[in-house]
Amino acid sequence: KLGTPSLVKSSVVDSKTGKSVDSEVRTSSGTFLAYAQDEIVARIEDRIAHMTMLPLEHGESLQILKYVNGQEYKPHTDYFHDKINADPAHGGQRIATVLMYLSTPEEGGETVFPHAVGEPVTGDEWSECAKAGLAVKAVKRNALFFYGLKPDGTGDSKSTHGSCPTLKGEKYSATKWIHVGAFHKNGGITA
Ligand code: PD2
Ligand code: ZN
Repeated sequence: KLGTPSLVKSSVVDSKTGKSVDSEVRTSSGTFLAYAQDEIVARIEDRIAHMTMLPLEHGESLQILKYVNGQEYKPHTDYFHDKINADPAHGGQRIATVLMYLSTPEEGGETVFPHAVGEPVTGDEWSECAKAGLAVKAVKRNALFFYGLKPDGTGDSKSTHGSCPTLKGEKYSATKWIHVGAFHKNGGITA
């Protein structure tokens, strides 16, 4: 409800310029909330910091995403491939991601990790896209936490992940991208 009035077509970070650009890679709509926008958001942000053991101020503000009618986010990494966004003045690289599912789509919408180590999921209950690797179903009230960097601070390509097309129903999710250092201090950007 907080995100719906300001949803706009999602963008991605251009790896050459570091700027936000429109892309076929990401067809969802989304919006950033403000930090601690209300008491519930503040409590969620606090719980994320406790659960991940990563400081509150290392997180970007929460991003609300909506996927319908086959919309998806093709496999990507959450860590940056450009120098501008990985700037230490804005917290450096993204170290980890917490993804919260706010609704349960009827079909599709899984989060898939095509390069992760382990057996791909199988069976009729998964969409074709999810069968490309390890996958997690979008189920309201569940959350997913994963690291994008290796312990030496370099990007872990095995963290590559995507949102499979939402084939039936609506998927709403909330993303908390977390950086190595303080993000919103030092004039951190929020979009
Ligand atoms: O909404 C998702 O499932 C999803 C999948 C992959 C979100 C993100 N990435 C993201 O916000 O980075
Ligand atoms: Zn992602």
